[in-house]
Amino acid sequence: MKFGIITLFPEMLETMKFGVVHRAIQRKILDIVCINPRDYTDDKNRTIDDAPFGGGPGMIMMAKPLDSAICAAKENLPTAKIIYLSPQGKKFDQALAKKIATADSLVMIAGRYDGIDQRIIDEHVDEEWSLGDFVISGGELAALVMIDAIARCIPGVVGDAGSVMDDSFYKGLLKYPQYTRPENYKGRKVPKVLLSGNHGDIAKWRQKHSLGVTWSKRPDILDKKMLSSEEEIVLSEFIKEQQ
Ligand code: 9WO
Repeated sequence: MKFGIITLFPEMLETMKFGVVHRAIQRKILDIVCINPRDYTDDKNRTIDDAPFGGGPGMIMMAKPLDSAICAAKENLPTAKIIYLSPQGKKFDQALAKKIATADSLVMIAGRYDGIDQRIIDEHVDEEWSLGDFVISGGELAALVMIDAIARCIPGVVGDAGSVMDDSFYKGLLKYPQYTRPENYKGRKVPKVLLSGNHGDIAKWRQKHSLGVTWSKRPDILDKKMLSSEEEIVLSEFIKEQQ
């Protein structure tokens, strides 16, 4: 999958050169290309922002350099959807990451200052995406987070396929508690079943605690999710054990 990122700070995307994402880039499963609107200015100061019409504080990214940068990205990635990253967008989540991971390319616009000229949104943007209800200084950090989450959903990016399937949210539930050595840490013992070697019992324990943790920490997730009758039984067992 190819990502085109429209950004005034392409160096910020260099931080993708770690871990599984870096390996995926080296193995050519993934490619991240930055397009800098500053390279599409034609005045000697290379101006990319201007004051808002109507007055008020702040500066707005001008239409012309952004338009040229987006057109250049579209020429390279003709089938890509164009996404603007902003707090006004649709909430990004695991389901959206999984869906978009099947695309062959995606263009993300990382805005700066107090935003971009509305006509760029009207002309080019297919969707607006948000990480949540907060403001950050620009879209780059949001792009990094989303690229990482999307990349992990592409087959071959995460080494062990089982480790993606077992991720938090793979089945729409939170992760069960995990333990490693030692078996006893400051008097806190690893649950016996995990040391039993009985894979059926271990799978059942993990399922029960996935459901249980989700029930106690994020009941909103369960409200929206249909549970199978088996999951209902396992969860009611967990709840009974809590009392
Ligand atoms: C600034 C601002 C100040 C007061 C009230 C609302 C405000 N919104 C913004 C704003 O959107 N500034 C932007 C900075 C312009 C475009 C890029 N910026 C941005 C993207 N900030 N936060 C994001 C973002 C992106 C995705 N998910 C969460 C936040």
